[in-house]
Amino acid sequence: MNISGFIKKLKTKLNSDLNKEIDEDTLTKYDFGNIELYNNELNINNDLKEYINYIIIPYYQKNNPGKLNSKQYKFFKSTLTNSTITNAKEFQSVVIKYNPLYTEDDCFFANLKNYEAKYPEEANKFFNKILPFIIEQALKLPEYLTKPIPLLGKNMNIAITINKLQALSLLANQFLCIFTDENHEIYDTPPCSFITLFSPMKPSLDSTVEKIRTVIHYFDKMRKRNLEEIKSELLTYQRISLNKESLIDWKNQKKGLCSVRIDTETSIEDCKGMMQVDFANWYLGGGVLTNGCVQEEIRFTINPELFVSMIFTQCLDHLESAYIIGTERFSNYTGYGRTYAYGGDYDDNGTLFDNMNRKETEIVAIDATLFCTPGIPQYYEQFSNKSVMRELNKFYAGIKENKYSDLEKDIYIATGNWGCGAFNGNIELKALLQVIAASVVGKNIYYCPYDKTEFADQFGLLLKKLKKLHTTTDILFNYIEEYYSKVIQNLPKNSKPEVTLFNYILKNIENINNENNKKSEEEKV
Ligand code: AR6
Repeated sequence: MNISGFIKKLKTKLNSDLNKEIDEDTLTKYDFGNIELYNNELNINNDLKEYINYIIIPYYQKNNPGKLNSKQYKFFKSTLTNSTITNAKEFQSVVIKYNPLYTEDDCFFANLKNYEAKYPEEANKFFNKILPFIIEQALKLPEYLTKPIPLLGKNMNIAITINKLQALSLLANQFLCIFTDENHEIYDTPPCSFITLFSPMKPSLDSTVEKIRTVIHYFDKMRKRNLEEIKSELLTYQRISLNKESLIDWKNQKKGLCSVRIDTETSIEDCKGMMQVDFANWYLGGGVLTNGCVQEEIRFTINPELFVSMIFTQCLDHLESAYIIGTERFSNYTGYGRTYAYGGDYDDNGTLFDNMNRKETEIVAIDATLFCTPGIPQYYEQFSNKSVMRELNKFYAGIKENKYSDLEKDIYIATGNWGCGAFNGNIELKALLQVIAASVVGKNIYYCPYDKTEFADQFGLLLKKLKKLHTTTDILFNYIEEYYSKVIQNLPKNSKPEVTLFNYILKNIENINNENNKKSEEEKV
């Protein structure tokens, strides 16, 4: 059943349960609550059980998802355990036995072959010691997870909590390409099989080989751990969907500006005890299983338990975000983009556990809008009311109060140039929108400018002035509207604005300041 069929069936069920007509908005409001899988049981409202149980993976029967497809499972098992795999070519031959879409062609698994050629010693250890562990853990899935995982689907407010052993097994299935990209086609979840990471899109990049190396380090580290201990640690994967009626009237919010700390030395992943923003794609993970290697992809690679979200999180809509609470960081890295490289082990013992025994690492995936590159006239449309509202609502979906979060209410949000790299957002606009949203929800911003240090100085200067004048969020919102109507909309065709948003605000603040000074001088006289 595809998602529209699923929603239709769900609606019919809710209609009959509540004995009244249900429209899309009511459905949006429906909170499916917490679904806990870590005891191998689904603790959810019984009425909804059959409607939620729909996602998952070849282990379960499609027409009866509560039941294990034991025939298929046996086939994976015999294929993987009856073969010796000592190199990438042999790995390829085994995978194509259960995945006939792939062939013996050299282009398949070429990145894994490059890994083998570049790091022969590591590859030797991988094939002899780590891969057998991956296979063993993948095949344990039916034992670890006796019920299929529900879809974190559109319009749902839903959270599932699994243990780290279940996550390990799920990730092992992704790695072995047992999970195909079929879910993507049926449920509109991100493609989650590692086949695309192993088999390069042109060009074949060193950074992709380094991503494989980084994930292998995760499995190597897990291999040496006590499995019972791993089982006691939990992870929450959550989807947040805003209800249209509860959206904020941004224009009329009169909130003082939140505290903004700018730290040019720190990256988001190093901001402990804070909510950490993932500059996400609407398909979680973005290009992590292909050639992508920017903020989101790097975060997934160094915290590999994030990959698991790709199995069951449907494409995000405008009013939605996703939380992943409890992932552990396993690796360091160097470089960025095409220069990305595995940087050795990262010891995450310093991160404590919360009261649910999850690592205190709360990552929130928020996908900004993808805009045209600067120079193309449509680039400036991001200043329009429609775009501004979309970004404010989207960021709000990520940072509003969350009952599954264990962080303090007035917490800092570790963020930065959200939407301003691959997605071409205007850095001045995006920084102010994040400040407005955080101020309205009563949280603070910990801004990591990363490579944009010059911008950081200007941002600090502007904030200082705004704070000195006790500027409130409505005034800031108003400046953005004015900038669009007075500067952007009056731009001659194909030209750039002469004044940036920050300078426009600074100029106007000066004017207001001068007028105020003049008034008080006059009053004195
Ligand atoms: N900490 C703080 N800032 C960072 C970090 C970091 N670790 N890494 C990068 N930046 P980008 P987007 C800064 O392009 O524009 C992915 O493919 C750096 O200045 O990753 O929202 C997703 O899957 C960088 O230029 O985010 C989406 O498809 C800027 O943050 C798409 O990219 C933006 O990082 C999202 O693109």
